[in-house]
Amino acid sequence: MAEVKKEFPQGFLWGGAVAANQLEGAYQEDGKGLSTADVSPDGIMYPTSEDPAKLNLYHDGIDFYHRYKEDLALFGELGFKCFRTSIAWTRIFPNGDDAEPNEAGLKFYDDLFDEMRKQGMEPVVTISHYEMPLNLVKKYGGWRNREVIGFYEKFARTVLERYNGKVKYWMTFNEINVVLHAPFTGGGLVFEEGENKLNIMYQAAHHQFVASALAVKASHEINPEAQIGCMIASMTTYPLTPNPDDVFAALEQDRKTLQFSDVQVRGYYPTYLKRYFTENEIEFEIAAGDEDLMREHTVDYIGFSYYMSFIATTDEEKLKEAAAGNLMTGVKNPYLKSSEWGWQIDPKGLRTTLNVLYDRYQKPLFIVENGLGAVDKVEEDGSIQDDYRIDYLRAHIEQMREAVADGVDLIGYTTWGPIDLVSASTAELKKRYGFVYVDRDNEGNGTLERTKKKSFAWYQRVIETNGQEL
Ligand code: BGP
Repeated sequence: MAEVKKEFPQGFLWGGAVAANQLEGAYQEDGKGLSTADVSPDGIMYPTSEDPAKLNLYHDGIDFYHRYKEDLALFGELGFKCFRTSIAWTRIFPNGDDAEPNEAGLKFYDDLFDEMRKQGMEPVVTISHYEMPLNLVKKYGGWRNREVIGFYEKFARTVLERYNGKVKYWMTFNEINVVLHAPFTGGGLVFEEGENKLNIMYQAAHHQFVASALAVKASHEINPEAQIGCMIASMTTYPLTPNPDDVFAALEQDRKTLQFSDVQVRGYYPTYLKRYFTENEIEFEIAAGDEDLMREHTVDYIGFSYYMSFIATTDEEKLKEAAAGNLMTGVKNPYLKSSEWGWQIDPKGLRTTLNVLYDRYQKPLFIVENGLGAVDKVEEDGSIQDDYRIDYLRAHIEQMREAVADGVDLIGYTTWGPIDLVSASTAELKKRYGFVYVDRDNEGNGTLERTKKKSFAWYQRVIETNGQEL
């Protein structure tokens, strides 16, 4: 058998990914307004804690707002080719509906992107990652309201114009499919008793699709060289058994995710979704011109997160044996081990996901999140021996290499949380992803000092050898 070359393309974008609300802190500094994350001390699940005094770790994050130079220097040392972060909407438009943007907020990201470039990193920017101005929720009802499209468009245009020339890679919404699983985080949605939640979630999703198309339009007008993508939380699903019912259940579960990329990549609602709307009596407003906009302004690439795979079955008994996940729980896979948070570790599932997405769309793919959230132990000598993290990442990168050899056009890989930060699903600091340890715990104690873990040197070598040495 002839040998297949297994290597990453030249210029492959190795790096790390974070989100403003999970690490910046400084939640009320320099004119920043309150965001949905600022009132979610329990993470993406809402309604949240009844106790108004409950510690919200997002407020201080890991103080990246003041320490970003030191942190980017560490990423520079790691050899990052790119760094993914998001722009806190509330630093730019504190209330979301302000007439003018906040110059101090704009200036912060100018400095941040300049510093990234200085360290040799291409900024990869998510326009909206799991947060929106709280005012837009209170006054307008979040994304259920069509007016929010205009506010988002203004925000997107402002940053696309301001950072034109500094930022080449954009994404419109982080994990846009999250609106169906965590509607407050994904769409700023709060429901009244008796409301038809599904209708409202799909209305909000529709507004986001239109807003995303408008951002793509703006980006293409402002800089045709820039690349703007969608971003989905991939949830590749296997059937529990070869029973055709399970097989079809898996296909349907996959479509719950892929419907979002289908719309953003192809530009229209897929037929299977129309059937789902009819059968579930889902009705929402599509204004004149929306469908043309969506069709004309499709994304340039597909960004996605990958942490685990899922199982579908129609067997009621099996459905009770749940395994955890960040957005949903599912049936346990007997072939896989789980993380300490119950997420099922499945490196080969990443190869499957890459192939499925590439077969479906034939567009460049970008893995913008992947990693292992774990409890790290600081040894007496101060070192952190995170071999489990190295094992997780190695196994996933091996599968990426296989997928590239399969012919998948993969442009980059950013591990989630290259420096420890506040988690999204459970809002805690003890769930760590980083190559860099941050001294801060779930109670908010610690010096915030940064320490390199064992995985730091390992990932540095991976990047240095363009993924050949794992
Ligand atoms: C994704 C989010 C991230 C992130 C990650 C890890 O769904 O886009 O914001 O946090 O999951 O999840 P967690 O932080 O809950 O471990």
